Amino acid sequence: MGKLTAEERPKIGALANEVKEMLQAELDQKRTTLQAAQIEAQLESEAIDVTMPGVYRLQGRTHPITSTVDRMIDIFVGLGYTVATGPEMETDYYNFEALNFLADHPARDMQDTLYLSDGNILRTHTSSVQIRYMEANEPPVRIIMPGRCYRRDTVDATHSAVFHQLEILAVDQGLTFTDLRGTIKIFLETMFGELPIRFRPSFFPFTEPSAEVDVQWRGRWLEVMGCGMVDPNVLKAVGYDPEVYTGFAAGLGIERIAMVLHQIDDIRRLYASDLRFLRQF
Ligand code: 2NL
Repeated sequence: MGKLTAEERPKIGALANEVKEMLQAELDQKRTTLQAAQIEAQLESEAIDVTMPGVYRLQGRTHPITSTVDRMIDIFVGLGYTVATGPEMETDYYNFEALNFLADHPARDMQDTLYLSDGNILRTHTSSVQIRYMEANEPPVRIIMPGRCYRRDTVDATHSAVFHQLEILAVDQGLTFTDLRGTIKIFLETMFGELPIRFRPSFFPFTEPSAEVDVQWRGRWLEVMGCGMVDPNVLKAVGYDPEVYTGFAAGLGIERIAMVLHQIDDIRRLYASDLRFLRQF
C-alpha cells in the first residue's frame, strides 16, 4: 500500500476488502457444510433401530438349596433371630470338645470326619459357630447358623460328603422345652403348612434331653430335625452359668428339607449342575 499513489490507494484498498469478504464468505460456507456433514454422520452412527429383536440371554435362577435356606432364614429372622457364620475349617475343640463329645465318641473317628494334615478338621456341623458366638457374646442369645458341613460319608441317594445344615440356638433365663417345641412348631407350620408333628426321644452329646422331630407328609412320618435343651456342659464350656441360663437348640439338614419340599429323589441331583434339573426351579 505504501508504494501506491494517492489515487490508487482507495481503489486497491476497496478491492482488497472485497477479496477478503469473498474469502471469508467462502470459508464460512465451507465450515457450515462440514459441520452439517459431521452432525449427519454422527446421527447415522448413533441411530437405534427400536424395531430390532432383542438378544436372548440365558437367565440364572436360585438353586433349590439357596431358596430353601432363604425361606428358613426369613422365618427365623421374623422370630427375632440373627444369622451367625463361622469358619468351615475347625479345630477339634470347637467341633467336638466344647460340644460335650467324649474323647472316644464315634463321630470323632477318621471314618466319619475329614481330618486335614495339620490336625484341623472340616466342620461336621455348624454347632462350632455357636460355640464361637457364645464365647464372644453374653446371653440372651437368639441365633441361626446356616452353612456348609463335611462328613466322610460314602455318597449315595441320601448322603453327600458336603451338605448344608441350619442350626438354631436360644439361650436366656427361664427357657424351657415348651419354648423349643413352640418355636419348632411355628417354623414347621410356616415351612410346610399345617401338618401333624411329633417329638421322639433321642440322644445328642450337646443336648439333654434330646428329641427328633417328625412331620406327617403325604401320609408318611418323615424325620426333619433334631433338637434339645443345651447340655449344661456346653454352657459351662463357653463361660455361661448353667444355674442362671438355659438354652434350646435344633439342627436340620437343608438338603433333606429341599428334597421333601420339591420331591427330589436323590441328593446327588442337587450337586450335579444338570441344567435340565435346575431349570425346573
Ligand atoms: C441333627 C441334630 C442338632 C443341635 C443340633 C446344638 C448346638 C449347640 C448346643 C446344643 Cl452349640 N445343640 N445343636 C442340637 C440338637 C440337634 O442337630 O440331627 N441335625 C441334622
